[in-house]
Amino acid sequence: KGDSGLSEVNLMKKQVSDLEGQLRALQASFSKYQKVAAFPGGRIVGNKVFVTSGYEGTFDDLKQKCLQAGGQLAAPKNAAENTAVQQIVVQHNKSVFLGVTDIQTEGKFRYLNGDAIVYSNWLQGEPNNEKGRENCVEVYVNGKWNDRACGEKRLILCEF
Ligand code: 293
Ligand code: CA
Repeated sequence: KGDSGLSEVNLMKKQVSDLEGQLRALQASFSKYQKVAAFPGGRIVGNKVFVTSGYEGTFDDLKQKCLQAGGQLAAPKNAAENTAVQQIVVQHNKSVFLGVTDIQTEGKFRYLNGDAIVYSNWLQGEPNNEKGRENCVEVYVNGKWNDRACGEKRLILCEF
């Protein structure tokens, strides 16, 4: 071990700085492909991308199709994400089903992983479980949520 050439410390400094450059390039590339994935009509909020294919189906249909694509049904967790979902509903003039249900326990809405919801935007008077049959959640063009029968057909909206 001598001090010929780069010292071990200086070698590591160069390796770190090379990695920083590679990370910056990867971040730029990732950001570009997020935009590609969201075009046309998708929405990017932070690290989340909301995308619809235009398909309409029941909750089970939509859930399966999002999972098949490597995503999951959209589940907005704050007002900014809900606004992004609303914009897509407005664009298509069709309500979407969220990845939120009270199938497990009536009146207790959960994400598909079983966690209790941390955000909601219920229309006044909802959820009302009309006729005792409403365990899924749709989003109206005004961005408000309504519980609705899971067998109804709605626009697909996945998040990635
Ligand atoms: C009832 C009363 C309506 C309401 C509707 C929805 C159905 O018919 O005002 O819009 O239920 O909650 O999901
Ligand atoms: Ca309802």
